[in-house]
Amino acid sequence: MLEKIKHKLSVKTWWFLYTAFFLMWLKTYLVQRFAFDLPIQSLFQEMILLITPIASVILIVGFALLISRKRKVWTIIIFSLLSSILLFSDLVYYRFFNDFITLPVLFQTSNMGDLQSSIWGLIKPTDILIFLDTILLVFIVWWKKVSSISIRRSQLVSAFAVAICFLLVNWSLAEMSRPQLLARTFDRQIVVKNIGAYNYHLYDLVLNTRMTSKKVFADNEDLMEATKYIETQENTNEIPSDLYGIAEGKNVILISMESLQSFVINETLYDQEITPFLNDLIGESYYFDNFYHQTGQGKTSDSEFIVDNALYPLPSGAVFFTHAQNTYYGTPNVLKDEGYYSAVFHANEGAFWNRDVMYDALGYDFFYDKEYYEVNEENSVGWGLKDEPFFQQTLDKLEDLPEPFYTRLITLTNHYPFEMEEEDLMIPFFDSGDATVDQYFSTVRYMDEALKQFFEDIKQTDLYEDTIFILYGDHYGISANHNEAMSLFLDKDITPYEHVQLQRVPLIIHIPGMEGKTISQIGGQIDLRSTVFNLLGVDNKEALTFGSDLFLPNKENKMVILRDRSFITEDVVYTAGNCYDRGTGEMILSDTCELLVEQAEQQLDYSDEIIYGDLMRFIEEDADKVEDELGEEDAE
Ligand code: GP9
Ligand code: MN
Repeated sequence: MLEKIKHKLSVKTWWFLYTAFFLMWLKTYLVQRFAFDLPIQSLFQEMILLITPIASVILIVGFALLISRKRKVWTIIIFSLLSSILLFSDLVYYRFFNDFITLPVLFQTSNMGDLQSSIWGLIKPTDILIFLDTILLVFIVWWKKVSSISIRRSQLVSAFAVAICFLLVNWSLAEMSRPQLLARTFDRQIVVKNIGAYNYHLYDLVLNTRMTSKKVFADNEDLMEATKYIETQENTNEIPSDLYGIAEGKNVILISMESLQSFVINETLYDQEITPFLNDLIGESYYFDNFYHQTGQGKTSDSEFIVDNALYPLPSGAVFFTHAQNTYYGTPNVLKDEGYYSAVFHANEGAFWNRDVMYDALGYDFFYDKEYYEVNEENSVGWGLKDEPFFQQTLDKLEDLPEPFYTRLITLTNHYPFEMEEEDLMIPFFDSGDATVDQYFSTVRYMDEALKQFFEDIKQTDLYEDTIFILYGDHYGISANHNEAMSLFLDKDITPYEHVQLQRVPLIIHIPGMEGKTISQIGGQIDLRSTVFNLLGVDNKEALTFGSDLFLPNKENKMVILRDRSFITEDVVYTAGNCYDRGTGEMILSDTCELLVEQAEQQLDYSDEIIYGDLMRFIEEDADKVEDELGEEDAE
């Protein structure tokens, strides 16, 4: 097709167009490859990065030709300048935040404040090279006396078709490299690495337009409707449990245990306990053995969202990414009024899962990300800093925090693909032949040991007695793709019913000085917020939340709803259109579940609407209005 275009255009014109295309492509590739610090790990990724700018540059040149009638040459030059400005801005922002700019952040001036003050320190003299293509094009126009371009519509259409082909190729390669890349959006660096900077901005624009339109049509009435629905739900008018206020004024340490599922608790592999420390800790804690994760595509970030907001994550995408600009009454925000300081500790990139932005929205005072840890080759494995040094380094920081504090420590070593170094191996690999399952037990065993160390160390400090510890599994570690190996380990078939049961994750609430017990009633991550508030004796009536205190007896209609729309009640398990007896796992008549299915869907839909419509912003507006009215009355 390009041949055809080439043929029918004058030599000077096509030479100019090809040069413009080539220079813009080269500039973009070089900036993406060498100016940013994108983690390129293979030849395949090198190749993807090489082709990412092709489609967008054809589109940029094509668009310049399309919109301009007489001054096509200069429009192309202006577009090349604009693309340089975009790359340059991305680069400056990246050097400061180690992240890529998003549309909402662009308008969030508070985020830019720090950047403005240090902007000159972020610019390097070599950055001028980003503008070299524009300078060269101006020179070519002058030298070759290129004055006009005449191009037919059909030729432009052909060029756009070529661009779309490249876009599709790029997209398929990106999907091969990172399945569900755009659906899940876990890390903007990974998105840029796979689709390029320009496409990333386009994608960000589409994502935000979609979200904004949903938000625009929401109003106060939606808030009232959601409030009314929540009032009919189980977590209102609760009588406080015996433990209400038992931990008043105490520090809270939540430990998010990466990929930990309940099936390893109190279980052995080759006669060795897989989680010896947790098994002991359970003996002196409240342990919930029918507690489910409720995460979706946002994995760890979804679990954080649920725990801090008592709302469900979204059916697709990570809410940490898609709705970080919403108004939230996150736990840290609520506890601030009670004099709490809040922080998250996690030795990964701050921008991963958009945490750097979302934690602000949730009201965290500080995020100790990778930058605050000493991470080197010796103390890292797989995804980064090993859990043992992570806990050691975190404890030093915890000791310096203002008290009382509300904190979350996020572990990392037990992350897929469960890599482990020989020296840390404390339990042999399983031998199913499925590497994921076989290695899982060894990283779980390592995490267990790291937790043991942490508890031993913190007991040596003054913090221990003044703190409650809440340990929970963030989501499954072994997906349904490994059912065969799992059925070997568990010695039973993994039916859809068993699959739901495998979504149980451990929840251990350790309150120093209290004996604890095992509680077997059903619960989910969405119940954690009410549970924490009740332990601390804090009431929060403002926010729209779901879930109920796990220390209270469940109401009869209690349901634990998973994000894939499966649910669990005390009597039944419902998944993939089928209803099962919870006790026996036998399939039963779907009539039994029919009404419940509707109820579960309704609850998820209300939660989604709260997020899509950003409904809690209206609570704020209402409160402001009341305050204004009171102010006016006072003035009178
Ligand atoms: C990344 C870590 C793991 O920072 O939390 O994320 P995951 O892939 O489990 O969601
Ligand atoms: Mn995780």
